[in-house]
Amino acid sequence: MKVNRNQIFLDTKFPLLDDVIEEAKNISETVTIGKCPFLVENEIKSECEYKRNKIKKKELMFHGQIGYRDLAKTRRAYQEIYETLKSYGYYIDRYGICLDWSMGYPSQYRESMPKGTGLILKKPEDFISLTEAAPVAPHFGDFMIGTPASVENTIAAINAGSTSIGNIGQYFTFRMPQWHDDVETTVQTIKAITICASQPVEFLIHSNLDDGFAALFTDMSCTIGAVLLERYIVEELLGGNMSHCYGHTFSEPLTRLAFQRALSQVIKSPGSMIYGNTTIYVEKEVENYANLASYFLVDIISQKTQPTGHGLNPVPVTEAIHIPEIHEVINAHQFAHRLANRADGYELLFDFQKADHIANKLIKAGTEFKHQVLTGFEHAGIDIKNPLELLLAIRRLGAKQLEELYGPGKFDKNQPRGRIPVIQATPLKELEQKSEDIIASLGLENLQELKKANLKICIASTDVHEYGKILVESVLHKIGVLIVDGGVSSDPDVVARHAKSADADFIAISTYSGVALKYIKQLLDELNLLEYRKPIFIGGKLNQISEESSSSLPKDVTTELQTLGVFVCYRVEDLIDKLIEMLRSKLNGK
Ligand code: B12
Repeated sequence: MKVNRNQIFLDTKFPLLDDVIEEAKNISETVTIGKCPFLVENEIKSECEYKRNKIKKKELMFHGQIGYRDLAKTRRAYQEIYETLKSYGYYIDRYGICLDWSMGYPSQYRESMPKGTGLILKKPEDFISLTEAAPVAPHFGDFMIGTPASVENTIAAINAGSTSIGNIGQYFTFRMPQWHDDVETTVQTIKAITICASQPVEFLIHSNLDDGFAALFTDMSCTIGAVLLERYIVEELLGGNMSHCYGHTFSEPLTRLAFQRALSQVIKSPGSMIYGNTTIYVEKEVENYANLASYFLVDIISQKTQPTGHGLNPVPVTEAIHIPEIHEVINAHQFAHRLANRADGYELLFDFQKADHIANKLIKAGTEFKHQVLTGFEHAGIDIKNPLELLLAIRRLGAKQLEELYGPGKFDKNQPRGRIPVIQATPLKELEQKSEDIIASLGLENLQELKKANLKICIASTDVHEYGKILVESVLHKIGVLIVDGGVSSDPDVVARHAKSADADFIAISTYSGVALKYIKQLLDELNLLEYRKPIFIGGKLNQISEESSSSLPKDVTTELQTLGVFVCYRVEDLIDKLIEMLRSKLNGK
């Protein structure tokens, strides 16, 4: 299969690249890097300079993630985590500030748009009031570059002293609900990159690979390819410095280590952070200390043996249960520092030769992937010297098609992407295993009953979290249910139309972004408009910050969802049990 320009761009109208760049350069002349306590107390011009010093001194960097809906609480976290760790004789170098996804809309639209669970900074002074709370590097990683609000958010963050801003990974995969203009998002993204690249200091333009395609590739070498492509666009075409983050989904110790070693050879600037392996966390706090130690030790050793300036991120043990409280972030860091102090000597137990063997394969195949994407695009008629076209083409094709078309693995039609992965990535493999386990647990009688029923399901996710959807699809596909893809980050009206036009027997929604109730209400309205009513199942993280209550914490909305007649599922098996129950009562004429 080949693609051509018309298929990807249809009748897309691009503005002139030179005009976009010129406008961004003019803006950048009006922007100054604020003197936040981190830069002042460390007597440095940028976080990149700080990271390079740390690499030279072979000191580990520590990264904490904060961002509560409430600014006052986030400021308290900024201060308290720093002060408390200092009082224990430990330190924290940087904070990843977790903005709410509504911050990705231009400010004039924010009020009326759906909101998630993160931090909302209403005005530029709010950015400053946060970064001035302690001498810790402010990293604005999400809902900044890569969104329709890229330029205004980037300016506010620079004025507040941030010299590390993201997130290119997010540009590729994240769609703001009810925002349809991806050309404008791309223009904003390029302007923001140019503003950062025009600063008089070494400025880090961050990309969280797991927010991007790493979470969705079946071949880990494609993620190294993504690093190379992002470097090509941001560094060669736009003159900036890329800084990469990875970690959420890297759950095998050997490939986690190998990835770091491969990355260290293909990057020029220090990395932003190595994120904690959040996907292995369970709902039992104590067990998560083992999970934390299992990846954190690998990360400590990787930084000690081949330092890249990445901040290490010990994820609090409550992460899978709720947004971690301030003291829970402190606990995780305390644990991590102690582990780092105890890690001496462990490097003798690691097989670096084995890791480097994998790292070399990742680099070779990743380079091939980058090359194949660029030559493939050129043949398709895409201008690969124009970042506007390149970014948009990558975004519109998405991880699955890019891997199918240009992946470095050998062809094999039995593989999920039609290719044998050079180095298998873990997330999709683990989901497939989970799906097999669920099938194995179903009784034969149930399986046969479901297969005979010829059911059709329309399934969608409300946001970038796609694993719940993939898992449900995989299980239902195996039991003969026909899948109608309602899309990822799909708006309620789109799902309703898809379901109706395919005449689906039921609708399934996977949601994680704290919008469950609002989303379902809108979906029901849309279905009513279409005079189409079918059972709705929902699973994932079913919470929301109430618009009426003064609490800034999300609350569980299961009961409200049930009151609306929606079937709440904690496991895929809940949906299957309900389907069987529905089939049987239909048979019995109830
Ligand atoms: C993986 C993950 C990510 C990945 C997603 C990768 C991808 N492409 O899918 C990445 C790194 C991209 C990500 C990003 C973000 N994430 Co996230 N992420 C997670 C994480 C670790 C796991 C969720 C998951 O996919 N689990 C795998 C599924 C298969 O398992 P499960 O969740 O247990 O689901 C079971 C059932 O619920 C059921 N199920 C699920 N859906 C459905 C649907 C139906 C119909 C049925 C029947 C069953 C079902 O299936 C499973 C079987 O048992 C959770 C924390 C956690 N441990 O839960 C946070 C979490 C969901 N993320 C969160 C947040 C805030 C974000 C960000 C907004 C952070 C930010 N500011 O950047 C961003 C999203 C924006 C962006 N960057 O674009 C929050 C949500 C907060 C909330 N609602 O209270 C969580 C809870 C972390 C936290 N505690 O703060 N994330």
